[in-house]
Amino acid sequence: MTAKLLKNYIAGEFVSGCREFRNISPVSGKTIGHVSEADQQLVDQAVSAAKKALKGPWGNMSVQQRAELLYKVADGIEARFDEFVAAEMADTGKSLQQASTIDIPRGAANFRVFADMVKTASSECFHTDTADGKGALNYSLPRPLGVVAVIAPWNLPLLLLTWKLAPALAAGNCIVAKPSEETPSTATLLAEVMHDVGIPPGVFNLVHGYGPNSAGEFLTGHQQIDAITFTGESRTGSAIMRSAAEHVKPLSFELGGKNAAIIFDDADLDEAVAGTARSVFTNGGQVCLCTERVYVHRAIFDTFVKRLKAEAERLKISWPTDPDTDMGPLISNEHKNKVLSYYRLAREEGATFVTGGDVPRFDDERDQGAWVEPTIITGLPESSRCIKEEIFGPICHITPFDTEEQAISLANDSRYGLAAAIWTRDISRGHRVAKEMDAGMVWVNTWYLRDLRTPFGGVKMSGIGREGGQHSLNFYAEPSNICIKL
Ligand code: NAD
Ligand code: 6OD
Repeated sequence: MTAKLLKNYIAGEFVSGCREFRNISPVSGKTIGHVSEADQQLVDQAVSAAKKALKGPWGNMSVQQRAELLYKVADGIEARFDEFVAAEMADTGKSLQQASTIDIPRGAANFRVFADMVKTASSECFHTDTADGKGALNYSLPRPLGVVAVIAPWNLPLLLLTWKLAPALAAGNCIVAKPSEETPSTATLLAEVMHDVGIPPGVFNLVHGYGPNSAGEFLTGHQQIDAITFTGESRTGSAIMRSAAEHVKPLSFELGGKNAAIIFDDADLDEAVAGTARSVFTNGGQVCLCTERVYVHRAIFDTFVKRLKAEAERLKISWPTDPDTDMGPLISNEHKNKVLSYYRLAREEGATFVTGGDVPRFDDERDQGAWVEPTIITGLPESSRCIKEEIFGPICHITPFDTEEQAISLANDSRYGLAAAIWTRDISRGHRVAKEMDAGMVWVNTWYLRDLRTPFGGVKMSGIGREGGQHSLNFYAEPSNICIKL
């Protein structure tokens, strides 16, 4: 079977770039396809196409017309739902269950939500007193930023790409997007959908490639782009900030996390254990919101650890296509080696392995893939690198605490501040502790419960700005104030 070559999409056409790179299955380490990498020249063409579309068809459309096209994109994703699910599973190794209930449905939902929002968006209006008594009317007019560079990661490829594309397009911008080199497939399918539903040429452009000295850097350092929206590692965020500095571009950054969960002794233990297991092991721990640090009240510490261990050992680690699979492989063998290096470090530092710590054995092609065991550790000092650094794998460390103040202080002792989870039956305590969390998002008695209108983002090294609902639209459209003397 000849694997398909995934191409770049520029000015409404699928085009080849300078060279090809391999798309590798994390399940087996085998090559499943090839991807055409965009060089500087193709990135230039993509940016020019976007600039042109901005002045032409997209800029001239009414909000209503743009929204109608975005609904069609959502319909188009759903019409090819199974293809999207299969492509996302093949690139990432994530389970059928997750791809079909989270990633792909959200890919479509993102377009609907922002199409709805932009149609009903209002703007500020002030009546201003003047010396002559006649007054003036001030109103703000949202204007698109222009050409937005969208750089997406590999962990929720379609979900996170469309989470940026949908509001950016709804607000009237044109796009050059670069998906992760690990996950080129659903972005390419999305380009086909955009093409088929009649998004005008140049409005959405897709370039494939890596970050440094490749399509990513060519794009973020491009003089002609007007803004950058990026989701990925904090370190990459710093590099992008440097390349954007020369031309002073607006930046929206969703970065890494080292998220804490606090389990109080009055928590509903069934819910807290199940919720924490979900927050540690979903997508193999490769969700920026995943919990890697768990703080448990000493009175229930032993029971909680025992029960979380049972949850971890109950997970079915198997083929992504098996409907009963809970966890597939990690994204790549490179990432597996990184995660295993933390398992090793934990061992060297004297951690107790409650469960896991190794790679599963299958005696088939999966032994060449990126599989690791769900892992729970205890006993490390809070200064350990395993507790300080984002691992981005199916692992958590559990530490006991004695008082509410101590739990808050431990949870906040991080360079990151993306999300936190609090488990307690005392709702006053829930409010009180949530308010103290140095995190952009706090869940009480749940985890990753989403309302797409709410602010999403992190503090400290976890990001700059907020996405979600009006917050996204505020980034992608800057208001001009118009003052009319009456
Ligand atoms: P990454 O930073 O390695 O890569 C993300 C994207 O940036 C990729 O498309 C990559 O090619 C590109 N890139 C890399 N270097 C670049 C450069 N110098 N210039 C321009 N582009 C460059 O991240 P990843 O490994 O794909 O994703 C995992 C990370 O993303 C984790 O740290 C995770 O916490 C974070 N993440 C954060 C959120 C959030 O909402 N806060 C969501 C998902 C993932
Ligand atoms: O659900 C979302 O909207 C979102 N931005 C999730 C991010 C997950 C990080 O990996």
